[in-house]
Order: sequence, then structure tokens, then C-alpha cells
Amino acid sequence: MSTDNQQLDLPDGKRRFRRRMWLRGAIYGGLATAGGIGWWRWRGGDREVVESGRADVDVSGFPAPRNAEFDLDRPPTDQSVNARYTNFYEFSETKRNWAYVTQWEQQDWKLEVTGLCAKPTTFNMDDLARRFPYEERVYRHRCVEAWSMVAPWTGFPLRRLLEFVQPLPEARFVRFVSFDHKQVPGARRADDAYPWPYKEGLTLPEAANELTLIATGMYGQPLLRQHGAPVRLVVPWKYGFKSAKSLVRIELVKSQPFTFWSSVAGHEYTFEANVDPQVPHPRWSQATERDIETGERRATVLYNGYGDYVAAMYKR
Ligand SMILES: Nc1nc2c(c(=O)[nH]1)N[C@H]1C(S)=C(S)[C@@H](COP(=O)(O)O)O[C@H]1N2
Ligand SMILES: [Mo]
Repeated sequence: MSTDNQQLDLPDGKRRFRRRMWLRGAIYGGLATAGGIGWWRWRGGDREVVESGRADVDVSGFPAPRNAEFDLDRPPTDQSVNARYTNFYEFSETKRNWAYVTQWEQQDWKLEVTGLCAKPTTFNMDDLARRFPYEERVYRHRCVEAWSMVAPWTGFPLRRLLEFVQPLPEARFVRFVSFDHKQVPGARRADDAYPWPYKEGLTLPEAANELTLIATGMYGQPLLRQHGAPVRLVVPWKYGFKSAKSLVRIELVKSQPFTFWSSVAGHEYTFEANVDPQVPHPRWSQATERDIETGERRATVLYNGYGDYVAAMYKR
């Protein structure tokens, strides 16, 4: 006897019940598939996220030799995990900035170094690569939001750039200014409550510290746009917000500059902002951090583990 005949023999009620169950299954199955496809597109494929972040600029200086002095006891965070989890408030208050940066044209990028120095200079990306040989360094990165990752940066110590422009004796601080996002398609409205452009600052000794990098790349390639292409700051012993992205200006100044997050919420984000597990954020503890790839929690370390390089600058 065939299955069809079996079904035909069923009493009417049972047949209707089976059809209803089949329909229900089809509807839920369809919804689940649509939801899955939607989720997949919302999340972006691994390659899509990395490729969509690539700036359409020719950046020289790659690949750069690895400086093994900074190798860590844990591997770098996976590139696509990192690429889909960024802070970039010019684009959004989410971590999905990879989806918003795709129309950002970055040709003819210029970095102006100015203020209290003997040789103010404006560099294009080729000038930087030519004057300041790049190296690769693997650094820990700790965000004030209590997540962390490990990034292999390509770049050069900011100190080299300072030596080049020759700070004057009155220069005591360095001010960093990010790009103006008003004209960038995909960026958020510039007329919101934030004091744009994004800006940060360091004392001159902090800026001249061996660890402080001007980065032009990550994972052996030019920076992805969501990571602050084509050129950004990296200050690994401070909370991530100090590492301003997509810089257009570096200025040597006399007094402590006004900075973005300190001006938004000064009691939460201080100028110094050294990683310190003992000083809680007013709204959460800084004692531990979550690895963005593994989800593992680990203890946060004073100066993000870079005390040997930086502790002498601070009296505690
Ligand atoms: N211009 C600019 N720079 C910025 C930010 C930003 O929103 N805009 N976010 C900061 C914060 S809070 C962190 S944690 C790091 C994140 O760098 P990443 O997204 O490449 O990991 O960039 C910092 N630099
Ligand atoms: Mo951050």
C-alpha cells in the first residue's frame, strides 16, 4: 500500500490536522530561513567585512618587519572578528561601523604637523612611508568599556615624527585631531550633541614614549577604514579612546588640550586615562576585561601590562 493511499484512508479530522501541521512547519521553516539570511547579511561575511573596509588608497611601506620586542604570550585577535567590532562615533554608536564606512573616499589624505615646533610639515601617506620606516608591533588593546583584543599594528614611533618637526621648548602637550566627517557619505549627522571633530591629547613625554605609535596598518595591510584609515594614533597603556583614528592634524601646544570624551563626560573619561584595574569607571568595574574573540574574562593589568615602559612617567 502506498503512503498516498494511507493518507486518503485517514479520517477527515486527522487529515486536516496533518495539513495544518505541515503548513505550520513550512511557515516557521520559512521564517527561520529568512531570519537566518537576514542575520547573516546584517552580520556580514568574514571576507565581506574585511574587504568592505579596505580604503581605495595606495599606501606604501608594506609589509613591514616585525619588531619581536613586543610579541605577546597570546595570538592576535582574528582579523574579521576585530574588523566587525570597532568604536567609531563619526559613523555610529554601534560596533558595526564596517557597514557604514564603505563610501568613504580617502585619496590625497594629508597629515599636518604644526604648532610649537621648528619645522611644521604636512605629510601625505607616501611622505610618511618614505621618512619613517614602518615596523610591525603586536600590542594589547583595552577599551574603557571593559573589552580587549590583541592587534598587530604597522607604523612607527610618534617620537620619530616629533624629532623631525623639532618641538620648541614651550611645547608641553600634543594635540591630535581626527578628520571632519560632515562630508563623508554614511557618517552620522554632524550637528548632533558631540564636540566634533574627535580630538585627543598626550603630554609631550607620553607622546615621545617608545610605545606611542602612529599606525598606518594592521594585520600586515593598510588600515581598514573602520579601524581609522589611513593613519591613527596607538597608545597601548591607555584606554582605547585615547588612540584617535583617521588623523588630519597633530599640534604641539603649551597647555593641556580639550579632548573629546573628557568634554562629553569628564568624570568618566579623564585626560590621563591610564589603564588601571583599581580605578573603576563610575558605572562599572575595570578589574576585568572580556576578550572580543573568545569571550574569556581576564584580569586587567595596570598600564595594560606596559609598566616597564611607562610607570616612570607617573607618580603613584
Ligand atoms: N576618531 C575616532 N577615534 C577613535 C574613536 C572614535 O569614535 N573616533 N573611538 C576610540 C575608542 S573608544 C576605541 S576603543 C578605539 C577603537 O579602535 P578599534 O575600533 O580600531 O579597535 O578607537 C578610538 N579612536
Ligand atoms: Mo574605547
